[in-house]
Amino acid sequence: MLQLYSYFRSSASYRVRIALNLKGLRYSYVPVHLLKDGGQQHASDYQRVNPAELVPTLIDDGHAIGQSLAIMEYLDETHPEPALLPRDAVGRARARALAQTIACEIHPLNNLRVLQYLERDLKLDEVTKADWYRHWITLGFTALEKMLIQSPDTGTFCHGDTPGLADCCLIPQIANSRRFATPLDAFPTLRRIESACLALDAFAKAAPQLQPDAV
Ligand SMILES: N[C@@H](CCC(=O)N[C@@H](CS)C(=O)NCC(=O)O)C(=O)O
Repeated sequence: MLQLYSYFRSSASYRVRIALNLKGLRYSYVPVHLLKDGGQQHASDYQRVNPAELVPTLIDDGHAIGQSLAIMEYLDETHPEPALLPRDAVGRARARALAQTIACEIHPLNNLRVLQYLERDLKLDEVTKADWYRHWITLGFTALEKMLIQSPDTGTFCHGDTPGLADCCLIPQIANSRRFATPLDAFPTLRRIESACLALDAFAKAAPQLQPDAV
């Protein structure tokens, strides 16, 4: 059976949980607590699984795959139905661009180790750190809202009327933004797509608070 190394609050893990659910794939959940014991992602056992010391990692047939976007594309190749990416090349490029606007332009700037560096090394206080967090989300979401609203390819979901790769990235990022009380009034399209996604079991069941390691 597939194994997923995950942390309930990790938005990159949340993306993969949604993708697995959309495809109806069963998996066993291996918790990696990012704060306990100095961060279990840094333990030598886990470093052997994922040298980047990040979650998620998917194990399939003894192969360890890191990076949530790579994992989701791997799942799409190995279990093509239902597809996470559109059939046409232009559509695939658009879906990847939307997903990467979140996964490459927002998320890395707000990752735990970045926040820890801001706090521990640069001595930023909580308020300034939260400002940093909201700043990068707002900038990224502003771009994303425009990309979505300007395109006739936006449907019920980020691309058309079936959920896909970009939606798998969007919902966890919105969840993070809500945790840090980021104002979302300026992003009606993102909020509309969020409602459509959360009405689906695949998204609802992947929520952080429903995971076995949720505290
Ligand atoms: N680009 C990676 C990002 C993975 C990542 O940053 N994971 C976070 C949790 S969302 C993590 O493990 N952070 C641990 C740390 O910062 O020490 C992916 O998409 O999988």
